[in-house]
Amino acid sequence: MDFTRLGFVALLCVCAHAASPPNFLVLFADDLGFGDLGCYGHPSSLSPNLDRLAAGGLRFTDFYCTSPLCSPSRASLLTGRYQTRSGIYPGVLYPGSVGGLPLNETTIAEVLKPLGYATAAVGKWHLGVGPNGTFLPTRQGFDEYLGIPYSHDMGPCHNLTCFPPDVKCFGMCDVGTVLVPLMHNEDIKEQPVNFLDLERAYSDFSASFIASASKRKQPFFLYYPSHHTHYPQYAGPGAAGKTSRGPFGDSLLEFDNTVGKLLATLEESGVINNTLVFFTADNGPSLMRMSRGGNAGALRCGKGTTYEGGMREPAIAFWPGTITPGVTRELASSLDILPTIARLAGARVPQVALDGFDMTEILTNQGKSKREAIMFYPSDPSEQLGLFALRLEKYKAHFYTRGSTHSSTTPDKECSAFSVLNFHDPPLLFDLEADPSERYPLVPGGETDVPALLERIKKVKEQFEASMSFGESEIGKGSDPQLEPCCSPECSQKPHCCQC
Ligand code: CSN
Ligand code: MG
Repeated sequence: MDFTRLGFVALLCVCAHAASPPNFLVLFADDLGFGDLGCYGHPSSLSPNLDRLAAGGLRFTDFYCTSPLCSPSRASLLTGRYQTRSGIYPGVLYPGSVGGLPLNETTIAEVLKPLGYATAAVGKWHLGVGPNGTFLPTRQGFDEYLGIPYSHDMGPCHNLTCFPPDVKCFGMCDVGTVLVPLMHNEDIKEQPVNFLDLERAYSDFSASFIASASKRKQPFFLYYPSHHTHYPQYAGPGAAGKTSRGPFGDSLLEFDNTVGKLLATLEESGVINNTLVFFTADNGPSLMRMSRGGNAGALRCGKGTTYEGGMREPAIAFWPGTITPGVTRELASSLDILPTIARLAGARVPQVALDGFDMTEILTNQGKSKREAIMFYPSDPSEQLGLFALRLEKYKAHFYTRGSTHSSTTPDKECSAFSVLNFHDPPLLFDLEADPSERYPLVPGGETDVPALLERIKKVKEQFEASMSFGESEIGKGSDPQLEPCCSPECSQKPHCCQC
């Protein structure tokens, strides 16, 4: 037991948060790359509120999600455990998926509920719907939910893209699936959802959740996984056509406007100094969408790959008076959010194999990370192949590489779907500090003692893999069109009569 740390936290609780436990606002963007925000160097993005969070908070340079795809990455964020344990693999969940995040997994919301927190989720859930809403947020510790429970391209395209106004449809999306629903708790509120008004609905709902919990003096946890900036990008009147970056820029600006509105609500509600705001994104940019996709900045490839562009993400922690503004180069992961929130709230962590580390020291003290490694699983993890890559300190070893459709159309052939599974023995090694773009593999005989490094990496990999037990695949349970959310209970000719 480390009594110095305990003492520190006790002090923190007394001084910084007075009597009330802190609130948590977790903002999660979709398919947003390392290079997409103004504060991460994008020249034409407009993200003034996220930039304000970065200027007044702690900006991470080496923060990772756990999967180059959406559902698995979300499972890890909410449980502090790799998707391989919870079974959210391979790929992603679909509207009619039979499975979902198992109910015996403990989410951040369930960690906080016993302490009396008000909890809400707003936006893209993507951890399952299931028979009779078995896997919706309301079954996973959230008091309230407003949102689309999966990706908004998982529906026929005709109702999706409304900007510019003369373009009714962009791309194909999923013809043959039900129209995209907007759910409130476990009920369908609208089908199809109105994308032009969606962000307003989300930000109003979120602001009123924050304001009313604060008024009751009840601590709260708001999880805001936005549909922005996933394809096909949309934006309502507050952002459409307002950036020079086109539909992606407008989508990002619309999300950023909500960030601004929520910060203002925290201020007006008098809780801004007692709230940790944490922002990050689920996976790298969908480069296949070309100028409508995101941007990984200096990093290689994007969504669907285990190169840096697929899994290193922007991340910002903001908490005026508690977090000193700055930049941290410490290693951290979306897995670390649950243990950190639990620690700050004084909650019990779930008594299961957790993969996250408490980041409190990094946040409040600009201290060292407890994490020495980042594990990279592909979009379809298997026990047979195991990790595709492992980062130890500043070094990354690739055991397997493979391109992805999601990263096709880039000039770098390694990113594209034509680049099939490639086994590297010895592993492909990069120094991510000297070479963040993973261009120049380290070779024996240079400054780095390659054999000794590979030996260390091998040990960390073996130890990790020995501790990993794969849960039954939830996505492998398949899907059933009858399970797709439908607003009309009598509808037997799905998807056509699911419109209300
Ligand atoms: S994701 O994007 O949900 O953000 O990962 O919208 O991998 O087949 C990924 N996929 C639809 C998607 C399909 C998505 C896939
Ligand atoms: Mg995504």
